[in-house]
Amino acid sequence: MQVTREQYRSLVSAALRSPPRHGRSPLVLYMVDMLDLPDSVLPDLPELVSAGSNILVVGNKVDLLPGDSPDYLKRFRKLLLKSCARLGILPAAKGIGDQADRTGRHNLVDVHLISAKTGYGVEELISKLQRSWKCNGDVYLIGTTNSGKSTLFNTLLQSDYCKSKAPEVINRATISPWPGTTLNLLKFPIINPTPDRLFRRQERLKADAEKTEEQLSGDEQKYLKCLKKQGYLIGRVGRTFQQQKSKGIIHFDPDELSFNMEEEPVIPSKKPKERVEFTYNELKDARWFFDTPGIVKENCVLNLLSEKEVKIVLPTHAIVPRTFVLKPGMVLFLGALGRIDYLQGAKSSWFSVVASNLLPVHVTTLEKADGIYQKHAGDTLLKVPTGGEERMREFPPLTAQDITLEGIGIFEAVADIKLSSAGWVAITAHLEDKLQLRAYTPEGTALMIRKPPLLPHIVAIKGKRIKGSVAYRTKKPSPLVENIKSNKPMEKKVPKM
Ligand SMILES: Nc1nc2c(ncn2[C@@H]2O[C@H](COP(=O)(O)OP(=O)(O)OP(=O)(O)O)[C@@H](O)[C@H]2O)c(=O)[nH]1
Ligand SMILES: [Mg+2]
Repeated sequence: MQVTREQYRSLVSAALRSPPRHGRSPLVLYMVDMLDLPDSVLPDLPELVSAGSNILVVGNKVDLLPGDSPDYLKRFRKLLLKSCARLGILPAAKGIGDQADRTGRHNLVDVHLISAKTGYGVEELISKLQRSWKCNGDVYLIGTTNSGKSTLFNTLLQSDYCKSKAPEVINRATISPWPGTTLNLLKFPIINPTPDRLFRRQERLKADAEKTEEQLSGDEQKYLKCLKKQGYLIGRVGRTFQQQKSKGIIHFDPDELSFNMEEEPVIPSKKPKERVEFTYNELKDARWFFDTPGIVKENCVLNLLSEKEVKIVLPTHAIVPRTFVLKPGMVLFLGALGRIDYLQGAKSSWFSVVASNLLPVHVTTLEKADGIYQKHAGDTLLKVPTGGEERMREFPPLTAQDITLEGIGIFEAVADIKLSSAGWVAITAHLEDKLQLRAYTPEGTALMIRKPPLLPHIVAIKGKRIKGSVAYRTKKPSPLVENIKSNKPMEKKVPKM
């Protein structure tokens, strides 16, 4: 569901500002796309959310970015905190379980890095939510379009965070919105994390972490293999309380009885009925987890693209950085959506492209660049936009911004030039080399200089220089899997956050 900015505002702020149910304001799970930082941090968030609300920030899609140093996730966290602080979303003096801050400012209770798609960091997020927020109130997942909210909703639906019957009931709810919600938001009931459940969950996590890949079921092994091809960081999300249907194993959950004395006990049967329903009593005191429609970002290049083009531009697989060494007088195109001219500098500099692997990079000279754009924007060489001359007639022209940078050495990028949401180019230059650059994006889309860069050591992730070319061979770092015992040394170490 896509809604306008105004519709979104009224929908979400109505929910977030309504009188608290159960005497508590909801927890806001605020999702930020790490590939689009800081544009994915909504400038109007503080107005949407009631003053004093608890906000837990989730930086998503970390699986797509290659680690450029052992502490890169720590750096991501810091940058995410900084972007939030700029909007006045500041770390809470108190913890997540405490009532809202009386001073009325927003309580940023924590920052988590996850991959909603591969499950990385999700078990840890659930543990945090269950230990701190418990079942104190509803939880709203909000953020920009494409940040991955629905993907996280679906991952949590297969986890220990929802009531054990929820996945079966919600499968139908995804087709028609959950009945009984006034906002038509998709939701599932949150499980009550009683001490017994927390204990059993910990035992399950410990047991899971002791398993090697070979000990997983055939299906799980296949799934993991597939994820390893797609992302750099992978996590397994399991379930402790699911109602087993097969093999006659019955996991009886005594806490199904203890949440509410009036609640009907759920006695799992070997032959579950076709239609699984929650009873009135099971839901009457339930706290809910809501997915919300995403807010459309202003000045975003994706707003100009067709669905087919968006599929090329939005990375779905682990990004393999592409580095080029450019002399002054050279030009780099990122599809026909971005262009960077290296106008002046004393020496060659390195341009590392972080963008969808499907979006082509073309390097040329200043003399040829205009001609190439005229001739090839809209066709296969630059790939996006598609549709040839006819499409380009209505597509906004590229507009330029002059940039001055000073190199800080050949091992560290000085800045990222972020070409709206199409990706960015990290610039690494010799110490004190003064660079004159001109960067272009389609008119009306955001071009920004990100300083410090998100991946300052990215220039190190490259293969050998290709003979007679300005390009280096690409190098794909190995994936890391958390919550699994591995024989291979590369998978043993999950980066510390
Ligand atoms: N690699 C990767 N892709 C992700 C991740 N999360 C979401 N995606 C992809 O990003 C795209 C958007 O995901 P959604 O879950 O639909 O995003 P959303 O926030 O619900 O978007 P709206 O409903 O439009 O607001 C999909 O193609 C997902 O597969 C992630 O953690 N890693
Ligand atoms: Mg969605």
